Amino acid sequence: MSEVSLLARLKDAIVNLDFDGSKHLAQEALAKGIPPNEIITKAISSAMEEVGRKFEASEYFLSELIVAGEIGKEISQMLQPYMKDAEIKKIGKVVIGTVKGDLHDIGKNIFGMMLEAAGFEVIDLGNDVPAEAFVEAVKNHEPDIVGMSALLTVTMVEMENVIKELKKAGLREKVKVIIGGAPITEEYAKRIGADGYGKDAVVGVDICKAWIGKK
Ligand code: B12
Repeated sequence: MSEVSLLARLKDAIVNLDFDGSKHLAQEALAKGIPPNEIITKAISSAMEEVGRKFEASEYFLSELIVAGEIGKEISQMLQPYMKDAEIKKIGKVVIGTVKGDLHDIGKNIFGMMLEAAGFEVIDLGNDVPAEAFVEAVKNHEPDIVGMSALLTVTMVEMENVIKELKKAGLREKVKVIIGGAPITEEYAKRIGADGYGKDAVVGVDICKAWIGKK
């Protein structure tokens, strides 16, 4: 099977919530040497977009959203070992997390995996992370960059709150802040005083590399 049709079948399997089929096809893609980045962008991300459209059109409901999320997570985890290179010398440190009130972590996890693959040390605070936890992590780990993710319009406002809390703690000037997630825009990033916005994980990693002078 060609690379294109294998990834198209994987996308379909995810959209159709076929857990076993998705796992087999992802394994096949890895065995064929298709780079994990391509599996993410051409199959996982596009499948999730399709699932989101079905949810909006009331073709899918919350239960389907949950299953799609689980499949996306499972496959992302399968790809992780193929993205890490233990020998890479760390080029910088990034604290990442999904903001308070938001449980969507697939995109954040992908961003984290890609950062690690690019040689960054990543401290992942998980999802539903309150502003105080971001501040504590910056104090304790002294990262170069803080990366925040939000997938809900109601939680994206939390990002501004984190930036305010970093300012209050006198830490804002010590780190670069990058934000991302489906509802985020360049304009929003500027408005809340973030340093950057990554429309996807690949762009996000490129920005981080440029900030630490590695690109
Ligand atoms: C899977 C999913 C879920 C799963 C999440 C599982 C998980 N562990 O993450 C579950 C079932 C839990 C869920 C729950 C809900 N969801 Co939901 N969910 C989705 C869905 C289908 C896919 C999200 C996803 O994983 N996409 C794939 C990843 C790879 O994409 P991504 O996150 O955008 O990330 C990419 C980029 O944005 C970027 N990126 C992301 N973060 C960052 C950060 C940085 C720093 C950078 C640089 C880049 C970056 O890189 C990634 C890869 O390139 C979306 C639909 C959609 N189109 O997004 C809805 C969606 C986000 N959900 C939605 C809703 C409404 C909900 C619920 C409120 C539903 C409900 N009624 O309960 C709850 C809220 C729960 C909560 N408190 O968070 C809406 C949000 C609407 C809105 N405007 O706010 C969406 C858009 C669906 C829709 N069309 O209505 N959901």
